Amino acid sequence: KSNLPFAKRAERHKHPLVKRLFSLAEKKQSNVVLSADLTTTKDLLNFADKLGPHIVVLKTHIDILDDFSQETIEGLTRLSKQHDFLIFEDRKFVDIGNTVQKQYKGGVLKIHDWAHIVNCTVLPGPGIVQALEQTIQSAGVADRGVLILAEMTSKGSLATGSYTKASIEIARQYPKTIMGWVATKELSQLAESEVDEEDFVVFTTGVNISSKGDALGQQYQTPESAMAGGSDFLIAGRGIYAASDPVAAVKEYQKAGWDAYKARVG
Ligand code: UP6
Repeated sequence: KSNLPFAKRAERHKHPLVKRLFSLAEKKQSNVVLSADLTTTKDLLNFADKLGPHIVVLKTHIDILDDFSQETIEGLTRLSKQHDFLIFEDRKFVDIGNTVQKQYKGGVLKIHDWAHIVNCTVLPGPGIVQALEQTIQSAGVADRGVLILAEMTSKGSLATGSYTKASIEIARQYPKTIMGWVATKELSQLAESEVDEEDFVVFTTGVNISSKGDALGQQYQTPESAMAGGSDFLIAGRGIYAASDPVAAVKEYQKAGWDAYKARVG
């Protein structure tokens, strides 16, 4: 896990989007990613507007919206600029490269157009990252990046062991595109690195202050345990948007995450 302050990591990093992410975190004093799993454009944009000042990234599942339209994307893009947060479409791509390129760039959703960050699994092998990298490079937009889904928080997850290790190894093959991974903890140590300096960002889902899990196998940890395990950014959904006072809740997650970050970097 990195004990360097985000500002230092921003300075040293070669990936333009990672630089921006670290700088944003430092500026907003937040390492909270809101998992905005709302199902109408109105709710999604309302939460993005109210909670936007306290988060660094807004994570979407754009395919769960009942009323997806161009307005959804225009609204998200406007709020991302207004409140200065990045957009992460939690698409979890998992297919052959040729298909994934079409899913990323085209279709109704045109994810590459508006999402700064997307994620993928390495179940299909390294070709999936190669495909996403090709799409990003040929579009010539600098602020795009990919996270590898290296672990999952659901009970009985098979994203463990050699799958997780391969995630780290594949991440290292694509430093221009891969920002880091989604995992419950820091994982760099799982595989030997050939470079002296690397700095992959760890995003952690399944963060909740008041619950241990749900009825469908979700398993939570607290902001403190995630940060102690080497996480950099905390992804929280229902813990924030389903709270009786979501603004108070996001501030609580922001403080818990930032205090734990401060304690780590000293
Ligand atoms: N997510 C997980 N676990 C994973 C990967 N992704 O929970 O291993 C995603 C879910 C959801 C969010 O798809 O969008 O993170 C968690 O939401 P919650 O905080 O409301 O449980």
